[in-house]
Amino acid sequence: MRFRFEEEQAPGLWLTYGVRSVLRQEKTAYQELAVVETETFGRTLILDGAVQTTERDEFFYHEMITHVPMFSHPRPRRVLVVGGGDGGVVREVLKHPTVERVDLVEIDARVLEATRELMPRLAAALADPRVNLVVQDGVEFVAACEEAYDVAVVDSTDPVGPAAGLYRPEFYASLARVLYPGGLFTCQVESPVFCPDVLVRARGTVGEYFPVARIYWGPVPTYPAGWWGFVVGSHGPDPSRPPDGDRTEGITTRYYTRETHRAAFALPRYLQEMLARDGAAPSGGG
Ligand code: AG3
Repeated sequence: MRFRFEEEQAPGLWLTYGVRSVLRQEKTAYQELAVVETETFGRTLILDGAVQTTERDEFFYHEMITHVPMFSHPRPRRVLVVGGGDGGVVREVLKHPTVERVDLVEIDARVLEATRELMPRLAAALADPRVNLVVQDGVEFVAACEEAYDVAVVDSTDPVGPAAGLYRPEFYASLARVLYPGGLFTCQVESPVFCPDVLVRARGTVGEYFPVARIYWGPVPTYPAGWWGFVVGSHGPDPSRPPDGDRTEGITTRYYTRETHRAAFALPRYLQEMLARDGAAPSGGG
């Protein structure tokens, strides 16, 4: 017998996974959580029916959402991660030798527990002594935060359900406030194929609070259309400029290179046109 899980990636379009076993399925206080063993992508974390991360392809997403802002900052020491309870972003952040402290703010303690238990290779980084775990709504945490950070990575679910507040202007405004001068933040902004409007809107809003707001992309095989958008806001550094070669030495990655960093900012014509129509953000371009 073979079992299947399907995600409706866009209205009327499903991606179906062969499933060997269901390791966990529960309703948490915030969402429906499942961890399943898939035939093709290994263990897979699913929240409210949307695949969040799989053992096999997690590195595409975690490396691109993390290393673009981390390498754009000259010396990232203090880092904030909002969401990301599976630990993938924290693992990438800790590869940077300058990092002294990472605050990870996850709304749902059950995500931390499930990945610690069932996807331990991903969650291992959360046990590092430089990591401070906070179980709280990221919106509340950032609004009340009196700390400051060099880099913030918002690794959330899609802009519905518990993550909706992480896409509102007030949240970007508080993020801009908690970053040091010269600080940067990134956030996932969905599929440039199925919802380019999310990405265009995010670039516009981020541009209201940061002098530099840019869109970039990376492939993520298990996300809708296999191709994903990110927005980066910067108080100074140009996020599209890859680091010097000596910065990347000794940092082991599987997708990220100086070339994939540069290429991620090359946008297709239809996106350039949509962004231009939306009105040039202060940074212009994409
Ligand atoms: N956060 C972004 C998941 C978006 C997936 N969307 C979807 N499958 N429709 C991932 C968290 C990984 N740390």
